[in-house]
This record gives sequence, C-alpha cells and structure tokens, in this order.
Amino acid sequence: MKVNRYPQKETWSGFVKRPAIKREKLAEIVAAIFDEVKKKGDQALINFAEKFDSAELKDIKVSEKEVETAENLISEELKTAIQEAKLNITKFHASQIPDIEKIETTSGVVCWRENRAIEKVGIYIPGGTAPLFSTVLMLAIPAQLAGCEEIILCTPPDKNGNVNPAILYTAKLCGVTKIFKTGGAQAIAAMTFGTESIPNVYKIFGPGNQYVVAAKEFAQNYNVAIDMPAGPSEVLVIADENAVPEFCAADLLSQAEHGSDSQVIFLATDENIFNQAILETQKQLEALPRNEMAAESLKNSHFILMNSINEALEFSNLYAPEHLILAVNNFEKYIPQIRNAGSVFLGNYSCESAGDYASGTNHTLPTNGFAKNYSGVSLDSFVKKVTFQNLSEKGLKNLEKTIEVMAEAEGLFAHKNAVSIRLKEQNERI
Ligand code: HSO
Ligand code: ZN
Repeated sequence: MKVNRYPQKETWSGFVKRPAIKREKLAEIVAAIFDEVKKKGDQALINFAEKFDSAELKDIKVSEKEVETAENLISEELKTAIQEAKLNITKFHASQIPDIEKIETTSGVVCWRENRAIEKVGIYIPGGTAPLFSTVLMLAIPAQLAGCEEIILCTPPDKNGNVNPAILYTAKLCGVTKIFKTGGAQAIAAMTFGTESIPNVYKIFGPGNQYVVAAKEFAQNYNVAIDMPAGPSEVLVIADENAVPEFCAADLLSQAEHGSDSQVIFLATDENIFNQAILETQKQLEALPRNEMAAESLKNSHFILMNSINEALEFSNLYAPEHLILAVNNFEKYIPQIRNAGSVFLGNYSCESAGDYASGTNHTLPTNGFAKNYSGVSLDSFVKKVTFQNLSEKGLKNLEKTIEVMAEAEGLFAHKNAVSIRLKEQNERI
C-alpha cells in the first residue's frame, strides 16, 4: 500500500488515476470471436467452451433437470439467505416504479411519460474464482419488476460442463427465462447476434473480465445497449476520529479481495486512526483465504492522511469512487457535498457488504471514475421512457403562434403548416 501524509492538492491527480488498461489487442480478438459466433452459432460456442473452459458440451442450454438438481445441491441456509436478500432488493427496486403524472403544460396541452420494459435483456455472470450469484439478484430482480419478457443469462461452465448451483437457483428464483453455458466474449457475441439456442437481446448487463468488457463495448456497434462502461471494483473510505480502525480495514479488504486489480483508498483525518487502520489492514489480510489477491490489489491502493473531512470529500469527488464509506460523526451534514459516487454507506455500521448482498440497493455500479457521469443499475436501466401528449383544438390554438414563429425562423414551412392547416377552419370562423 502507498502511504501519504497531507499531500498537496496539486499532487492529487496522481492518486485518482486508475491503472491504464491496454485495449487495442483486445478489440482484434473480440472481433474474431464475434465473427465466429455469427457464422457458426451454437457450434462456435461449443468449440469455445472446449478451448477456454475445458468443457465438453452437448447442449449449451441449461436443462430444467439441471436447475432442479441445483436446488438440492445448496444448503437450506443459503437458500434462506438468498430469499431474504431478494425481499429487500425487491422492496427497494419496486419503490422505483414511478407514478404516472400527467402535466398540463399549457391549457389544453397534456404531456406525460410512461415506462416500457426493454423486451429482451441478457445477463452475464462470470465464473471463475468467485461465482457471483448475488449479481444475479441485482440484475434479474429489477429486470423482472420492470416487466422484461425475455431475461436470459449466460455464464461459463466448469470443466465438467456444469454451472454453479447457487447461480442456477438464484436465476430460477428471480424469473430468468433461459440459462446458457457460455462465457467470455463469445457469450456477449451470442446475445448480440442470437444463435440457434440463444435469443439475441436488446441490452446486455453484468460484470466480466477484460474480454467481456471489450465485447460489451463491441456489441454496441450492433445496436445493442450495455449497462455501463466497466472497470475494476473500488471503495473509498473516509474516517474521522470516531471511526473504528478494525471496521475500516475490513471494508477496505472486502473490496480488495475481489481481484488483484481492485482499488481501495483510505482517507483519514486522525493520525491515530490512520496508523491503526494500516496495522489492522495488514493483520486482517493475513487471515484471509484470498489474501494473495487482496495483497496484490493493496499494492495499488492509497492510504492518505487528510486535513479535514471537507478536504477528503473534495478528493473523493475527484476520484468518483464506485463505493464511498463515510465513517464519520454527523455524516448527514456531509451528504450535500457528495457529488460523484456510485453508492454511499453512512456511519460505522454501514459496511459495503450490506449493499453488496442484502440491504436492498444495487451493487452494479459505475467504476473507473464513471460515477461522474453514470448511475448504478436500477429499475430505470431495464426500461425506456416513452413520452405521450394530447393537444385539444384549444390547446393547439394556445401554442399556434409560438410554433409557427419558431418553425418559420428555422425555415421549416411544413412544420408551420401542420399547425395552420389544423386551425384554418377555426381561424376562418373567428
Ligand atoms: N462489490 C462488488 C459486488 C459483489 N460483492 C458481489 C460481493 N459479491 C461490486 O463492486
Ligand atoms: Zn463486493
């Protein structure tokens, strides 16, 4: 970890920089994979599963029987936990369904907006070192609440051609309509073009490695939308003299254990808390099963002593963290100053894990500084908003002059005519 005490503001830009990712090579590889999937469909996916996942597959679609079996493979305790989390995530996301409000902008002119679900969405869930079934909850629950008709899920198979049972159980519980054993860029290509088994979708969600990220970017060339640009996971913790160093260390490590490229930043205003948190982080790190990964990620991480909470918040807004933890007294006071952050955790008991799993908020959040211009996934991510309007004859009359003058000034006479032709008779009557 890199330790700094009271750095000058001019040096901050060095701390907020994320490690650069080389992209050019990836684009070529991804384009070739897209090509192959477009040409050969399911067979390409079967071949890629053999090459990249060492799995021999006959069928890429997960069968009903496999889903049923999965239910018996996981403990009752885990099922209960998943159901409990689902309740909270559902409550929070259901509250995002808007009431329709019709607005009369001018007398006789009524405008409103309605949500329409994206009909077909695709969820990508990585396999590998940590099977993130919690991400299934975070994506499938709002998709189902929004009313998406087709919710498909792709995830890579293990060597035996199986999918993690907790992923299957959660997918079924949350209304995923079809599950496929395919991973990496090829899964994204399949959801983009469709294959014999996999339907094409209109929007693709979910985290993944650099190939998946590059593939999601590439998919946008084919009119497919994506949830957001991605980067490694990150947390920024701000601590004052009332923070608990053990808690801060645990929070930093919970993000660091996601991967060797995760970033964690610790900002403290109290020297004592600062020093203790550093020692605690090292101590807790040793006891973690994934400590190699976390240790690697800590190498890119900054522990910085700051002059004040206000200064720490200024730094945080510049960094725009995916997760911001405010382990400070009177946190309410600072809320208005928070500009750029994906999700904020207030007070000593609001750990990031709560939001990662079960409090109700979504854990698919903007990383890599994109909290400056993107929101995390929510119900809105699964809908389009369609506007409606109805003008009575009187309503159009009330806007007649405004529209005609503007249309004429833009030199668009058909636009002007669309109004005058409707009001011709009325104007003659007057
Ligand atoms: N912290 C991750 C989400 C997650 N954590 C899933 C545990 N499981 C998002 O940044
Ligand atoms: Zn996490």
